Amino acid sequence: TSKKKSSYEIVTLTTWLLKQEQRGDIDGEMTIVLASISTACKQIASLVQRAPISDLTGVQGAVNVQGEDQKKLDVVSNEVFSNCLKSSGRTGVIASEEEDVPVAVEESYSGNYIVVFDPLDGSSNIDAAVSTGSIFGIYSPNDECLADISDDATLDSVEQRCVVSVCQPGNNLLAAGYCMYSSSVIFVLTIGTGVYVFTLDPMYGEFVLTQEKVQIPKAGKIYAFNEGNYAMWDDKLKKYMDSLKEPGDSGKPYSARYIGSLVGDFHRTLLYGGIYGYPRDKKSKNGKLRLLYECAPMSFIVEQAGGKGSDGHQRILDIVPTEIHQRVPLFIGSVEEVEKVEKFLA
Ligand code: P6P
Repeated sequence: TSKKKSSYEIVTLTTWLLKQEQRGDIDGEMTIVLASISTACKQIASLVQRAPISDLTGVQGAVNVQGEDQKKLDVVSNEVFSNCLKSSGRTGVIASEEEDVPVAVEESYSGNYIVVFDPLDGSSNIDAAVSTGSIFGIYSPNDECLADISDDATLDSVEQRCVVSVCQPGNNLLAAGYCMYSSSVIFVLTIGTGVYVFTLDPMYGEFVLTQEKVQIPKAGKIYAFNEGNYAMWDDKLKKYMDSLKEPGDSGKPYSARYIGSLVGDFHRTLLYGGIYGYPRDKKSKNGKLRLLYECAPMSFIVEQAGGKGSDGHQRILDIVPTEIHQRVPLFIGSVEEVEKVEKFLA
């Protein structure tokens, strides 16, 4: 007798994770790490949406390792993310955009995944209630490189051990995702079997599956670059940017859309097609975005959706980080659009 499919079948993130565990696509420890990340995102969503009410807008009055003014919510979101990961008991090392160095987690007792994250990307948009997001990537512990380091217990060797275990190429990512805090709270996740989209139902505080196996359009006439930097770009890039403004055969030039929040610009690109770019320029030789917890996770997601993530010449996922907060130029989105800019930059 066939099981009657209920017409109102809701798949929550929790049940979806348990199904993937049952299928053997993730293990029980990863299931718990991802569940703890989704809990952190729900807490951050609530903080972001009530920021003006709870006096969480504005600056903290400190500067982070990037030399950027830390917003109050940057600090709070980092604490929320770190605490959720630590209390999961399944993370060995965590590396945050907001922390100078990676943190070895003592609380771990079963499983020691490595989690890299930007707890609140685009936080300069917070005070104007424009979309922001959290970005994360998960690696397995890099045992061979841990073995390379002598077993002396001095602090700097432990710290060095953490840095080496975290600095892995995006090709090693086991899972990556982001949570976008916008008109809806959207949790996007890949565990290497395609891209899945969940929408937070505020009625009962669960992420509900709303899109499966998302495929990014092969092309799209939307570009997201900060053209305020045009004068500092190299000539090849200027020629590319100028070419987007010619009507061409279709008679229509590209449209510019720039939110100033990677997660918002990326999510629109993933669903509508097009390209997001943060190139190098005369002022920032390696661009602005960080390889480990921004470019690599987003590139894993876009490739799982049939798109492309490049530094202008090579796959982002092939780049081996040499330090935690390393920056790289990023061109990410529809295959045809990324290949077009790569041709101009060749
Ligand atoms: P700019 C936010 O600070 C961020 O890291 C990304 O989210 C965003 O796309 C970019 O920087 C915006 O930078 O220089 O255009 O303001």
